[in-house]
Amino acid sequence: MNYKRVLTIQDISCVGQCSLTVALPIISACGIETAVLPSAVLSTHTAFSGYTFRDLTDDIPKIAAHWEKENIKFDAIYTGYLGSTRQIDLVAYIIATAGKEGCIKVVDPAMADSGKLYSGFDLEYVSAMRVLCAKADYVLPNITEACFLTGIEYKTEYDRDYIDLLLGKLSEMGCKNIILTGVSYSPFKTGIVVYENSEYSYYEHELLPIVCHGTGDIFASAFVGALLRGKSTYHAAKIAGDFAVECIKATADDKSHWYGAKFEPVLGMLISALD
Ligand code: PXL
Repeated sequence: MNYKRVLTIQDISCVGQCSLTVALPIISACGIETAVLPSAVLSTHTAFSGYTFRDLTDDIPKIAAHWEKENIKFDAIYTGYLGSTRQIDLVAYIIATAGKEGCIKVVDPAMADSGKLYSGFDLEYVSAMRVLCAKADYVLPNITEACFLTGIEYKTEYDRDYIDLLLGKLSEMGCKNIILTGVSYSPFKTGIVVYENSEYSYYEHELLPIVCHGTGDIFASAFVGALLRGKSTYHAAKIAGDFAVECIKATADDKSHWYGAKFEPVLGMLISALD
């Protein structure tokens, strides 16, 4: 029976609706068994002040050794927010060894947004992430992350030439298929660039007037789920983009929910889109 199993490696932010607390329910709702490797445990994500942070880097070699002994392998490995620069090498080892034949490797270099690195990350982390991205089948940066990875200046106003420059540089660095999120060419619209086998396509959708934390994780998780359900790269990006928009709409009128998007009421729509 072709029952797929994904491993996702990212942090547990106990409160905040991001990373594992988003990936686990969303990928499971897509009908895919979801195994987790927590990279760190935080009391909340880093947009709250005063969060606690326990780095789990030292646990990773022991967990990987146990899986190797038990011959536990995965159909796909999807990485997000990682706990330390040193951890990136260990994650690269897992990517290289824990996949079944044909394992799909997805790296979301979740480290920056709106022109800035998330609290706790530095340029050494960015360099290590650059190496990890080159080992993936799919990378899912937003424009800020693409700029940090390539060293190209971050811009909020740009045209197709700028996006082509980012895609070209990411490809030169060894990135294979690139899903670039938050690409806006016209007012009130944004979208997703899918750069697959050096072919450019673009899915445009509504730009909502609010910014929601964690929507990158929602998008990436739905993308991985849809891809594993056999959708093409473009179709998976479209399903994930539409889902993220609906999650933001479900959250827009609740200011107290600034820290994340309410994805739970929209899971049914995601499940229907996969049929
Ligand atoms: O959603 C990305 C993310 C994941 N994990 C942690 C974060 C963030 C974004 O701020 O702080 C801990």
